[in-house]
Amino acid sequence: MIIAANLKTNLTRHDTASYIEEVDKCAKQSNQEVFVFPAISSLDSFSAEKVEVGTQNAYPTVNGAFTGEIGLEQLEEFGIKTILIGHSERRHILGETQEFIAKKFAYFKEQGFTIVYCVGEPKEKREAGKEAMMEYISAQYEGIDTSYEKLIIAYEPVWAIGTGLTPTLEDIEDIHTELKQKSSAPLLYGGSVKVTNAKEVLSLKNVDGILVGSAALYAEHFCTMIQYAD
Ligand code: G2H
Repeated sequence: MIIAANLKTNLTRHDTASYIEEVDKCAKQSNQEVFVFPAISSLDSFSAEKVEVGTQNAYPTVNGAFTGEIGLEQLEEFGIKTILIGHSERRHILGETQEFIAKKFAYFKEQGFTIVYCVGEPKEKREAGKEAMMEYISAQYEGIDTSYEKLIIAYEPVWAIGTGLTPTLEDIEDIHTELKQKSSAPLLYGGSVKVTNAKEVLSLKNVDGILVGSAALYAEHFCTMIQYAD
């Protein structure tokens, strides 16, 4: 299983270092692959042995005039080789288009990064029925090499992110089965996963792991979810 924490714009540099140290201790006692995506300003050369630290974002460039962004040069300084691409907050709040996301994907694939690629539908598409929903999600696969060997996909329904709402377990299983037909890459579920539902979600067919946001902010809680996967 793959158990990943997206810390978003949370935790200071100091707190992130303690967090990763603590998560590394429990990750070493588990058989799971564990990823942590800290805030960009908290990236560092962590001494974690088991936790793979990734970046929540980067611009597809080595360096250059891209105000507010970071590039390969900054990631290499900390040995970062994993990136989150296509997260709904970047699509919807930061306005990243599928074309730009595909460009970013191609660049970091070329650099040999492990890519956690996020897809998911907003509420109105879910309510419009399965066909409309699948059409929307399919468009998020455009320009993406779904056979890339270092690809991990995360299905995160937008309406479930940070809201406490989740699809039913049957719905998660159903959509994961559909998405597995598009790519055999490991497929994570994300969106309001917490200690109280992680075990059930992890037990579903075609769920290869979880991507957790707010409920992962306490290392102890995230460690419990890692243990559930064992
Ligand atoms: C979705 C998820 C983590 P949360 O963004 O990627 O966040 O668990 O807070 O819904």
